[in-house]
Amino acid sequence: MKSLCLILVVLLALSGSFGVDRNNFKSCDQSGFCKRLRAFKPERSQYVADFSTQMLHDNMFFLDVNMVDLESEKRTVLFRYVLKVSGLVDNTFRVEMEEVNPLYPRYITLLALKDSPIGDNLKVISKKDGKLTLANTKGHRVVITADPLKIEFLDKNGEVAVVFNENSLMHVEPLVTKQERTDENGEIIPEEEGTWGENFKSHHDSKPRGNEAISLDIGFPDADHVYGIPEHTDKLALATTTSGEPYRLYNLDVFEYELDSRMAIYGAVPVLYAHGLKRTVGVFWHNSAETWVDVANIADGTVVSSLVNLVTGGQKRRVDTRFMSESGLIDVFIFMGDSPSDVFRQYTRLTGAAPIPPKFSLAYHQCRWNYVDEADVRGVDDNFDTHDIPADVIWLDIEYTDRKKYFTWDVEKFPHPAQMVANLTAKGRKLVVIIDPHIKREAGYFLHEDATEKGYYVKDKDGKDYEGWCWPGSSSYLDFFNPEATRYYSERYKFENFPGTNKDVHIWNDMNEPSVFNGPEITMPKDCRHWKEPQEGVEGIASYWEHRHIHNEYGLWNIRATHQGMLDRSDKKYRPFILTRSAFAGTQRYAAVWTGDNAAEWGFLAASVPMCLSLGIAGISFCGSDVGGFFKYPEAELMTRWYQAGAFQPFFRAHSHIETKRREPWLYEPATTALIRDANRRRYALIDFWYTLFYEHSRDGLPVMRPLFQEFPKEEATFTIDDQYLLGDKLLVRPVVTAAATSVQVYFPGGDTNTLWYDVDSYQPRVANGYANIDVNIAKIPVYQRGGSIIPRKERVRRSSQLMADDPYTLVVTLDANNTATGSLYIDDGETYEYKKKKYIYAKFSYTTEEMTYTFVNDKATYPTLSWVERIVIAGIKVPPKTAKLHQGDKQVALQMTLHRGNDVLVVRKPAATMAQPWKITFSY
Ligand code: NBV
Repeated sequence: MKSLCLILVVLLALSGSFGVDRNNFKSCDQSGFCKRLRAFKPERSQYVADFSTQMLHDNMFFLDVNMVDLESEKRTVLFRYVLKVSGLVDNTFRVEMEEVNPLYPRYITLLALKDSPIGDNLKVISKKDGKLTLANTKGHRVVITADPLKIEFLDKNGEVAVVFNENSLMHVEPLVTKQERTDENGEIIPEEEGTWGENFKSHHDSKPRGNEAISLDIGFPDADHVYGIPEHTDKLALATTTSGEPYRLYNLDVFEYELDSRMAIYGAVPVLYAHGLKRTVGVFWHNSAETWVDVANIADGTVVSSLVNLVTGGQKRRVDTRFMSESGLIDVFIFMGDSPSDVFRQYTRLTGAAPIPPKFSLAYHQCRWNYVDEADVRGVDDNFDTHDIPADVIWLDIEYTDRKKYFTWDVEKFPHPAQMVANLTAKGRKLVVIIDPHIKREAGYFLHEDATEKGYYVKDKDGKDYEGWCWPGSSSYLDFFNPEATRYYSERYKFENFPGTNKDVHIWNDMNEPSVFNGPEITMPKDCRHWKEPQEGVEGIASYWEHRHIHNEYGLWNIRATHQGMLDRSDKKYRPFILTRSAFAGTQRYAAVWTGDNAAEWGFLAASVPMCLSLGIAGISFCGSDVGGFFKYPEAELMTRWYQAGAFQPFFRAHSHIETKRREPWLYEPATTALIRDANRRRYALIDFWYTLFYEHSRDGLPVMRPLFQEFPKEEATFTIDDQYLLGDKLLVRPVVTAAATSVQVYFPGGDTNTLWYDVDSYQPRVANGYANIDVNIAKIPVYQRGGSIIPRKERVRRSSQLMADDPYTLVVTLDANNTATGSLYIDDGETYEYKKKKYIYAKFSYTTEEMTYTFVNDKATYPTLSWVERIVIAGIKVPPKTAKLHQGDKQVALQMTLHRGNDVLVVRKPAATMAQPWKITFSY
């Protein structure tokens, strides 16, 4: 019998009324702390610094801050806090504020940071007129004003770039015990409603610690726009929220999520950047609890709120923000930039970059809920070959399991999983299977029995195993905070524990917000309990974390355990690929992220670009959307455009809902199948370019898919463009995301430097001059290669990327105005960690009119690639050379060349240089 929920889902899907049921999710007013904090608008901040307590230790500066009663004559101290300012490397500061002797420790997010941040020298340089100034070694300053407390971060020119508490919205709700309080007449003061319990629909949150929320206003003078805080379906540049809902960060499974919304969905990454003509800065709000963020952009002209008070009067450019979290500490990293690339790097320096993914994962993935049995998988696999469409991965959704018991197979439908995998790997293909975090509560199911017996489940508010409802029916959830539970879970991925799997089977962790069908807002109750290291004498509420403290991080604990398991299963030999739906700061270290259950509508196709751009600048470069749309059925034109867009997004996977009509590429008219084939082949031709981009990301932490303002930070028109983007700094992509398009507006950036953009289909160069109208037919994907770049291509497209590993390269050189170009290439075995032992090639290409070179950046590293150069296409040649000669080792060979187009595209034919060694081609005129 199918679960009740599946029936509900199906009924809803069939009912035709598409769209989110907002009643299931809280508005700010329904979220106690958001309502409380938004109503808190003091005229003056109660927080006052006591400079007499100042202390500097290494690169950390400490100071007492008192919350005073402004009404009382003597300004009675109500609560005491310690403020800590740290100077960190790479133009970064950290500010923490904690109560002195709190009743219980507050949760500090444990997994977001990759390592402990590295300190940079900080010193006190002045203290006068109620202000204290700190400086780091790079010329940035922190100016602390004592009364009321204000913290300003000054750029190298001494101008305020970021300011805390200028609008008096700093607040830390003190932890108190529940006891009756009386007034001076002995009358009981009634507790504010909601302090010790809150209701939402039929759910009660017991709030055993009472109110513990925090708030801080953060202003960005001179900023034109702020960006970040994914995951939302809104634009890349964040909108003013003062007359509506704030942006919400709370990982939720939102059924049929809506577009253009600030509602929370699956991911929550609390990093925000501010950019303007003067500088780029950023803040990382290090907190995993439910968070709301208000934005007020002065330039919007609609800002009428306490968020921006008189202090900003007269400024034309400025964005004010305010972060509000239900619990945790005020703990903020400040990135002083000063360019977009600087702040993006400063963030990934803290939270990590994605490691080099296994190469296949950058190729095309074919998914559906569900490929129903082994014959179905075989058929899909074979059809890719029949129709000559490259594909690397087939995916299995929840129906492959024995009635939603993960790590098992439905033995009727999948009796020979190992053979099924072998059929795929014979063609260089892989399998990905889903493993959700809910565990079926069924007697006899080993996972449930072990977890129950050993106490590995998350507990409810009374300390019993928490039971929720999900795909398998009654379910419980592993508590990854318990190291034993994590170890146990990781071991489930061992090949012997998960028969039928091998190194070519990779993992999809879905529903890990976590999704709980009968929970408040379809997730776990906030008063559920997580494991905490036992400490002598510590009991009661201090002996566990509440789910409220860690909610946004739960999925990260889940994928981290999966990642460990996948490393261990092959003795750390092979790189795992994991796809996760829930995301938090740091997720990129373990998994790729997709944007969840979208729909086959043009709006969702368009939204895939800003959504992935926003995740990308928040560290999560490996992003994609369900190609074709998950709900509903894409007609041919939409499907074509989606493949064309997906082929140029980092994670490229088609997926569909179980109740929709099948839509594999060959099920459309042959003309559409041909267009899909063409899109996939374009992806495969660029597979080594993608791989190089991800290698470079692993080193420099910069987004793979970049907003235009990252590369053109002084060009104002780029600040709000989010329907086109750059891949690395070389390809400009403007997917067609509207129906019946015959032309699209493309913005060509770099006018001030005479940047050239070459159409990748025609090699026709275009001098950057802002917007241009570009004609598009159904086959056209507007993609442009930047003048001055060199891109490696593999043009003998085969069934899978693995089969192309040794294929030759075509190098496409597009010249800049000075007739030069550069590029790079990364090569390794594509699947192991041998690159850590210097078994890789990272090479640079350089072209001038005299010569073209291929040199190894790290000449101690090498890889015995069999690939060679088949062709070099040089576009934008003004004076063609008469001769070309290859030099490699002792070899010198004269090369053949032909001129094409209006004699400005030169093709050097078959240089046949091996890519395992450096080479040089010299030109004479
Ligand atoms: O496992 C089924 C689906 C999956 O196909 C989809 O990609 C996930 O986002 N899953 C959600 C469960 C529920 C879908 C309504």
